[in-house]
Formats: sequence, structure tokens, C-alpha cells
Amino acid sequence: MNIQYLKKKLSEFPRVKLMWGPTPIVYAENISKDLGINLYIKRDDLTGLALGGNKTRKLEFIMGKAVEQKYDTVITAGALHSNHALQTAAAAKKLGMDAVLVLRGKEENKGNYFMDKIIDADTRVFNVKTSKELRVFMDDIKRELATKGKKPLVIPVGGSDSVGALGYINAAIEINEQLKELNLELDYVVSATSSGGTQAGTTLGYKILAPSTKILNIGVGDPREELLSDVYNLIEETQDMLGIQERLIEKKEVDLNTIDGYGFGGYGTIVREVVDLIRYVAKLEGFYLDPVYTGKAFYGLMDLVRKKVIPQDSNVLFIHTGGLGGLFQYDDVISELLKF
Ligand code: 5PA
Repeated sequence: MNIQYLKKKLSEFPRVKLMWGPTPIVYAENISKDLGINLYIKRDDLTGLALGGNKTRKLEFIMGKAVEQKYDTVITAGALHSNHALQTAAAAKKLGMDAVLVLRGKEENKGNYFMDKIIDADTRVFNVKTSKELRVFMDDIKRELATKGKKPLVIPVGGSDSVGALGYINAAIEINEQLKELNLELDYVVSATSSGGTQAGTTLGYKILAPSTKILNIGVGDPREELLSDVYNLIEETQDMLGIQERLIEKKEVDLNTIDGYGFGGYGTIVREVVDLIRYVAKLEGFYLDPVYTGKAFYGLMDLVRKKVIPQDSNVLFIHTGGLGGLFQYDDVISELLKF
């Protein structure tokens, strides 16, 4: 199996163009010097849909299926300020479909929720603790819309199904081609993981294209066991979809490459260490991380370098998966922590 096989397989799936083109890989010169590694950033925060981010890649395939199968509405779920929900609504509107966002939390008109409102997404907010609990509400809404003659597609939390995971197989291909041009081989790829689709796609893609590169996935405070089994199942389903018979990845490998310890008290908890880090990165390199996903993952990356788990002089690629809206969701907490 090789890059040609993967490209051919991916081309068999319906897909819509939602990205501007390949996102840049940039060398983070100042942080590299500071850490003693060669740090590159894959700027997937610059995908170009709404505020950008990893969901654009998954949605190219998910919405491709929606268009091909003539769905007229998409329903998806997440936290009130879900990056995925905003990206999905933006993609749906652009393609002339309706979007129903099933969200959890307390309504507040800012951040991504504010962006959802600007594009007239149909938002329904529920008071439950986890996004998985929103599934029943999505199913109810699906039935409600079907009785009105609509054809709704339910997209799981984070777009993390096997169709969505194809987006990160495609990202692995894109990265691989960019690295060839840069004449560069990576020792590590690091990114945030939450609903598991990004992790499943990159893990599988890299296993096929560049098996010696280690893929480190930093948890952002979600329950570990659930994440591990979701990722593993997704890898299996995605392999099946791609017609790959041989089991390429063992559960143990998923376990080893899923890194805990940087959740800082749980999903969505905003802490001083991460906010300081966002400031450090923005001042040194001129781009912004978010406090829920990429800030925690990047904190993990730096800590792994400090602990020499990632050795000095390694070539490391951090996938910036977006999440800019999170800065505006937590503007008050962040200004308090940074004292301005
Ligand atoms: C998210 C997730 P996965 O969900 O594919 O594991 O990606 C993790 C991730 N970075 C990384 C950012 C900026 C993210 O938003 N976001 C979710 C959302 O609802 O937005 C799925 C949780």
C-alpha cells in the first residue's frame, strides 16, 4: 500500500471543496531556538471556512456524502461554543442546506455561538453534561424534521465518523507531499485529540505513508477509556472503508500514543499555565492558540520536550487544529488571568 493507493481510494468518495487549498507548513524559528528542537506548524487553523480548523477537512467528505445523497439539512452536536458546530453550519449554509446545532451549556452571545447566530443556524441548547448525551435530542429533531418532509443527516460530535476521518488521511497525504518538497522527515507529529477523528485519520495515514514518524495525540481532559475505544473503532472502520484488510494498528499503540496529563482539570477548564503559553506563542511566532484544545496540546508538546520524551534536535510538526473562537468565548477569564 502506498500514496497512490490511498489517493485513488480517497478519490472514490464524494467530496466538496471547502478549503482554500493545502494549508501551509511553517517553521517556528523562535520557539525552535528556545526548545532546542526543529518545530514546524501545520496551519490547519487557516483552512478558510468560518474561523478555520480541523473540522473543515472532515466536512469536505461528510458534506460530499450529504450533497451526493441529497440531504437538505444537517444536524450536529457539541458544546455551546463547539468549533465543529460552527464549521458544520458554515459548510451547510454555503451548500444551500439548513443546519440544526444541538448544543449543551448556558446560552451566551459570544465566541462561536455568536458566529452561529450570524449565519442563522437553528441552535437548540440543552442542559446536559456531555456531548454524547445530546444524541437523543439529535434523533428527536431528526424525526421532527422528517415528519415535515425534510431529509436530515445526523453528523456525530466532532464529525468523528469514518467518513470524517478520511479528511485526516487526506491531511497525511498533503503533509507527506509538502515534506518531500521541504526535504524533511519528521520524528513526531503532535496534535490535540477530543472526539478522536483527527487522531484516527492521522494515525492511520501516517502508518501507511511514514511509519517511522511517531504520532502523539494530547488529550484535552476528556475521559481516556472512552476516547481510546472510539479512536480504535474509528481506525478499524476507516480501514474497512478503504479496503485495507490487514490490521495495521494495535490497541496498544493507540494507548501508548494517546497522552494524558494536560487536561488541566478537565475539558473546557481554562488555566493560567495554558493562557501564559498562548501569550508566549503569540509573542514569539505571531499566531494564536486556543485555550481548550491547541493551547493544552502545545503545552503538552513543550513539556514532553522538557522531560526529554521528545529528544533535542527532533523534527516535530504540531498540527494547529484551529479553535480561535475559544479565545473570545473566554475573553473575560483570559483577561483576568493575564491581568489586563
Ligand atoms: C477539536 C475538537 P477531534 O475531535 O477530531 O479529536 O479534534 C480535536 C480538536 N482542535 C482539536 C480543535 C480546535 C477542536 O475544536 N472539537 C470538538 C468540537 O465540538 O468543536 C469536537 C469536540
